[in-house]
Amino acid sequence: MKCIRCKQKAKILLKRHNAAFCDNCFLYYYRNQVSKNIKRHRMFDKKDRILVVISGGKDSMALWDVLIKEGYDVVAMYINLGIGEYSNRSQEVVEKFASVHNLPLIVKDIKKEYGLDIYKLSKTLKRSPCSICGSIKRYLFNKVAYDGGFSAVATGHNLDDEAATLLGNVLSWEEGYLARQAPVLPQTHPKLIKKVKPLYTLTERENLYYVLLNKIEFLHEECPHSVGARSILYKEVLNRLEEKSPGTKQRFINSFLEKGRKHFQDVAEKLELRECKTCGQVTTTEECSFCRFVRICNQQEKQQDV
Ligand code: Q46
Ligand code: ZN
Repeated sequence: MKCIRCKQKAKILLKRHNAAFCDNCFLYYYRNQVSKNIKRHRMFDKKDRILVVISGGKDSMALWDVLIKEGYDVVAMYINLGIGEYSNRSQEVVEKFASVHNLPLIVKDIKKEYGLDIYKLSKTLKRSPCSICGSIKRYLFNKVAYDGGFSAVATGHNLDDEAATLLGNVLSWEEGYLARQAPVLPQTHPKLIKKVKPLYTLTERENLYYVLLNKIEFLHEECPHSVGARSILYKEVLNRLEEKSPGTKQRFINSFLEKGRKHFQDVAEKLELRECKTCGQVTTTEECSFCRFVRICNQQEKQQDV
């Protein structure tokens, strides 16, 4: 198997592109994909300040590294979500990378800073830890970006994530989510910062190969709450399809973006946005869920003190 670019011995085969690369040419391909995605969807340019959300996993670590190497002005943000040892270990990985490479990093700790506890909230509100966690993360991504004057928030969502999310949303025709599934969510309110996914055409395997080639440390374990998640089942199903018919995931995403998504736009436009009475961030209700969570945790704390 020969590299399609330099004809040296290839190290990785990408069936969906009908291409094989040696290590150097793979890195060229990878960086080229990222920079094409950023330009094609006008995600940001070299004048913008970007907030990159880092979990410590391979995808976000790859994103952080590649954006720096491509010369973008990035600041990383890590959120400690209080998920036991998993959170502590991931924070260590992220802090080490920032300190070794002398990179700016914002660390938010939801327990220390806001008194939030996703387990208590999950019990009180009878919602899964993931749904609480997801609301908290979305809120902080936007708030930190808005307060810090950033132009965009970048996340490490990859092709496998995007295809699995799309499959889940299509299976139950989640119109609102379908309207918002895109590599770029533009600014629809002065206080809502643009969200971008520069790795949406790259697979988990390619991100893993990128971090291994660059000797980037990352947290190998997944969040304990991802075990048994439906998204993992969707990924398995899509992997089987991809095995039989390479390119399925990419076609699924691309054809949705080209032909499907536009049919859901009126759902997105119908959402009435307002500002939270407590914090002023954008929400669809009187008070945003983050402020409600803080209130609930503070009340529980006070009751325990009495
Ligand atoms: S939502 Fe759920 Fe993730 Fe939060 S609790 Fe873990 S698995 S980290 S992407
Ligand atoms: Zn609020």
